[in-house]
This record gives sequence, structure tokens and C-alpha cells, in this order.
Amino acid sequence: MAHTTFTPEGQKTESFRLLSGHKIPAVGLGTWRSGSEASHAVFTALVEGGYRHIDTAWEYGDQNEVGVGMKRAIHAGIERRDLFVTSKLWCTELSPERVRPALLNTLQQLQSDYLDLYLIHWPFRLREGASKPPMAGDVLEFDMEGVWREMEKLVKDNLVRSIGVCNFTLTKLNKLLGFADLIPSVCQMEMHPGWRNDKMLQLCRMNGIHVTAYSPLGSQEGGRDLIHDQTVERIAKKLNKTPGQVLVKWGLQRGTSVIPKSSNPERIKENIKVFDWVIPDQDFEALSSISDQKRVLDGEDMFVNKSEGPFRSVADLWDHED
Ligand code: NDP
Ligand code: 1BO
Repeated sequence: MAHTTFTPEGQKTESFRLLSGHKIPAVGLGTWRSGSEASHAVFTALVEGGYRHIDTAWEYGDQNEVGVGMKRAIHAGIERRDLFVTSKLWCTELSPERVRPALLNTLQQLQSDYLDLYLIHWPFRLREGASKPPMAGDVLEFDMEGVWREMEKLVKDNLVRSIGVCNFTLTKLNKLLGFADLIPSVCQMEMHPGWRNDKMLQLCRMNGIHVTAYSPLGSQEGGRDLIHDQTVERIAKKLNKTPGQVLVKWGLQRGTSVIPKSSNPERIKENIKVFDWVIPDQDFEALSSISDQKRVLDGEDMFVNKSEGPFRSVADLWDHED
């Protein structure tokens, strides 16, 4: 259930309570492929847009810029304790002894003493210097339990407030739940009307795990153009909202937090104006019935080696569940 609150500037906003006891703001700013624009985007989002949630990752190569943007916002009067900052442990760091150094490096880049949320970015371990697509020997065995134990220690040591995973399947999440002392607070996964990911959403709900929807607008060029989808456009016109706002709101009405990326100041501000209206049931159902269901980010280019394995197809990556 979402909780409504107000920012110090009086802007209405929503958040969800996590298993860890902390709250995650319902809309966050995505920063993948924001590059050198990340610091300006983060500053604009925090100071002009009323965002309090920023999503980044070591792999995005933008953590220094995100840190600069946050620092500038803090100088402008925003309190660090009111921010929710997510980062992710990259695939080359997926061995127990590499978890803490990776986190400390991320904290240094972000100029922060702690993270609000640290996620396993993808459940596949890569050799440092792995090629894209991977060559033989690039994808290594992943000790999920050993890595998770180290993530749990980061929480005990107050370096991280909540921990979670991304891009997990039912099989992998059930495996993790079998040994976890700390149940993941968040599962982050691709989710939009073109890829509802219903089975994972249901498993997370059953276990009280909050879901964050990534690529809520269908991602960037080469992704899925949901902004110009007929159903989305029709409903946006009817509600006098933009397609971007309808897509964000669809995720919120499913009980997920949503992290649209933009480096355009107007679109950054547009994407969070979603708290004082609803998508009526009939339109919500229409958005939830788009028939062409397909992942945009299937991981093939990063993890599949068709001849050498260990993952020889996209279906292998997703445990043949799609
Ligand atoms: P999104 O679905 O958020 O789409 C971003 C694209 O939409 C950009 O091209 C952006 O351009 C454009 N855009 C933004 N707002 C609007 C709008 N209102 N109208 C029209 N176009 C708009 O894509 P992402 O794949 O970036 O996903 C969001 C975030 O999720 C990422 O940035 C990242 O933080 C996270 N993520 C996590 C993953 C994981 O493995 N855990 C994987 C993928 C994403 P412009 O910037 O010019 O506005
Ligand atoms: C390569 C990482 C995908 C976006 O999180």
C-alpha cells in the first residue's frame, strides 16, 4: 500500500514501506545512459522536480556525476536523510570477497556514507574484462548464498539500509528465500504494459517483497516505443495526461515503485506529476491487456554464448519461465 506524504516544499508524494522498515519513494529518477548529464538531471529532479529517489549503478559509469548532483542538491537545502539512493553490485563483483570493496567504491563515488538500497544487478557472474557477448570462460559460477551473506553484513554494519535483487526469476528468488536471513526488501525488474512480468510480481507480493519497475517507458532507442503505443496514447489523451505520465501511473497503481529515466528537465518534472489523479479501472484494464508481451532487456548480449554456454539462449537466462 502506498503512503501519501508531502515534501518540505508542499509537493504531494507517495512511498512504500519495505520489509527492512524503511520507506522507498514511489517515483525515482533512473540514470542509466544519462552519462555526463546525470549530475544536472539529479539536481533538477531533486530541487525542481520534488524527487527523493535516485537509481544508479556502478555499471552505469555515472556515480561520480550522480554524487555531484546530490551534493549540489544538499547544498541547496535538501537533507541526505530525506533521499533514497539505490545502487547495484555489478556482475564482476559477484563473489563474496568482492562485495564490500565494491560497495565502498560506490559510496566513495557517490560521496555518501551509506546507501538506502543495494541490489544484485544481474544474477550472473562475469570475469573481469569479459567480452560482450561473452567468450568461453567469461561467465563464471555464482555463489549466490556467499554473496547474499556479505550483502546481509553490509546491513548489519549500517553501510546499507536495505538489500535486494534485480532480474531474478521465480527459480532464483525461491532459491534465495531458502537460505536468506534477511529477505530481499526489493526486487527490481523490467515492467511496463508491454512486459507485465505478472508471475514475478505475484511471487514478490506473496513474500512481502516490494517491486521496483525499471524501463517503465519501454527504455530508450532500440527498446519498445510505448510512448506512441495506440492504447497508451488514447488513454493519455482521454485523461489529459502525457503518455509518460500514464505509463508511470500504471506502475504505481500496480503497487510498484517506478524509476523513469530522463535527462530532459521538462520530462523529468513531467514524469513525477502523477499523485493527484488515477487511471480509471477500465483504462487500467486496457493497459494491462496489451497482448504483445516481450522483454526489452533480455540479457542476451551480456550473458549468452550460444556455442560454449553456460547460458546458450535467452530462455536459459530466464530459467525457461517466460
Ligand atoms: P525508461 O523506460 O525510463 O525510458 C527512458 C527513455 O524515455 C529515454 O530515452 C528518455 O529520453 C525517454 N523519456 C523519458 N521521459 C519521457 C517522457 N515523459 N516522454 C517521452 N519520452 C520520455 O528507460 P530505462 O531503460 O532507462 O529505465 C529506467 C531506469 O531503470 C534506468 O535508467 C535505470 O536506472 C533502471 N534500470 C535498471 C535495470 C536493472 O538491470 N536493474 C535495467 C534497466 C534500467 P530523455 O532522457 O531524452 O527524456
Ligand atoms: C547493463 C545494465 C542494464 C541496465 O541496468
